[in-house]
Amino acid sequence: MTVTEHPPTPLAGGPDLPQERRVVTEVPGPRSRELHARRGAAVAAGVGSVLPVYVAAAGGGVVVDVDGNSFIDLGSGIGVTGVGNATPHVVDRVRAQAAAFTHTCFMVAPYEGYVEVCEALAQVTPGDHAKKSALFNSGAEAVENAVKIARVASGRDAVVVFDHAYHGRTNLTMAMTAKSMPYKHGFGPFAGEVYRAPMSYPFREPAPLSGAEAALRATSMIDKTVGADQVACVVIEPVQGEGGFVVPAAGFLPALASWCRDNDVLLVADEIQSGFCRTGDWFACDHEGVVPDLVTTAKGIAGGMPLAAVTGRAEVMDAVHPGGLGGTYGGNPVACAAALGAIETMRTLDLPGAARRLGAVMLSRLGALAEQVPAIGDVRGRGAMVAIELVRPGSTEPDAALAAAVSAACHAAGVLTLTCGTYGNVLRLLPPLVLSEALLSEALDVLADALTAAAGAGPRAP
Ligand code: PLZ
Repeated sequence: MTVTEHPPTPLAGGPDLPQERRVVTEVPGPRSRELHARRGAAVAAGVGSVLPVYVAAAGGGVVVDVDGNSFIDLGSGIGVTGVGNATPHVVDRVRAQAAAFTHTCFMVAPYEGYVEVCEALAQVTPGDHAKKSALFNSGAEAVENAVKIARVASGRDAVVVFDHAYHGRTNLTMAMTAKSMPYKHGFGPFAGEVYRAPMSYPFREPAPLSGAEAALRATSMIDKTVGADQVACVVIEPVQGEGGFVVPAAGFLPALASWCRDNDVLLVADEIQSGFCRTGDWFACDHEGVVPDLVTTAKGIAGGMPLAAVTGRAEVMDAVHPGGLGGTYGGNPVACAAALGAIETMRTLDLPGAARRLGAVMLSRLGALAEQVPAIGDVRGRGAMVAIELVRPGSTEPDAALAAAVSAACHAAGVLTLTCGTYGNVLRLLPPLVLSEALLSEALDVLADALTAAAGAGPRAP
């Protein structure tokens, strides 16, 4: 084994990094390619990377690689660094906490940071009822625990999820996730008592369907094929993430919430990707005043440190016997410190407002682009969670190859984009909420050029 004696001093990241797009080598550059070859011998092939440039520093709205290329970040590490990468409130608190103590295990000897994060969660999540939280490490773990809590609280087994849903990669959450390749393929058998209902997906309805009608389609299916009195919880992403940034028709979530209330079914909002200011409000549920019984959060909660939570009605959360919830690292003190710094940043910088501003720019620019590029079937999103769905012109037939080509062209030009969608044909934009409008505008120019070059301009199909 060879050991590097003196690892290179990391570049200082954070908002002081020059906020610019800069491509100085081919992408990936020579140092990244070297690291990639090394990785090939040591890292399991099942772990992928969207853009294999190896990161040296990141901050504000840019990611800088080991070859000196600076990418405008439209991915935020999949919706995590909404507050910006290595942002000062987070870094200062992480540094101080790491110097004080890094771990005791909250189940062994507790600490204030955990309690403070749960207090903050009670304040910022939807609804003004009494709430309690439990902290975990990853989104999937939060979803698993929400189901455990819902089952104990209701005394029922069935879990209802939706078409195009993504809830994680553990056994139960794979069962809850819709898409087979790459998430589930070959990894079964999956957990039982998970039922899938039709989602409201306006672009893909054969005929226009209101939110209330789409909710009735889902709840009547649940009534007939599962039985409402068997259902512990309905778990839904209020704006779907991996499944394609699907925004349900207005009225869908409120109608679903009212069916849940009428049938004593717990409503679990998976706000792991849509939460923490991303959609222009603190949570995506807030847009329609929907108050879920339980909310799962992760990603944006802690500025990049691994932390997740289940927050819910106090009486539901407290249904679980003492010792029934936990884990060695859940609510790690350094991650809690990061969350407190991240939440402080969201408040002081008014990040819901920032998300609305970025979202308005994206929607108007992409809407105009859709008039010129017939392959753009749909432009949709909420706040700074925006996507374009690419299709064969004149149809709704998904064009995944085009999404991949446009994304690759953006990467080569210094813009970090991501794709998503059950059909892989959705380009999604999830910028850090601290991205400047100037950089966003530059990134959108790059995207527009890449799209027009790859898809061709022409009159929009009727
Ligand atoms: N619920 C709504 O978006 C994570 C997954 C990327 P973890 N989404 C990104 C990948 O390919 O693994 C996610 C989500 C929603 C749950 C999760 C799971 O969160 O922290 O990745 O476990």
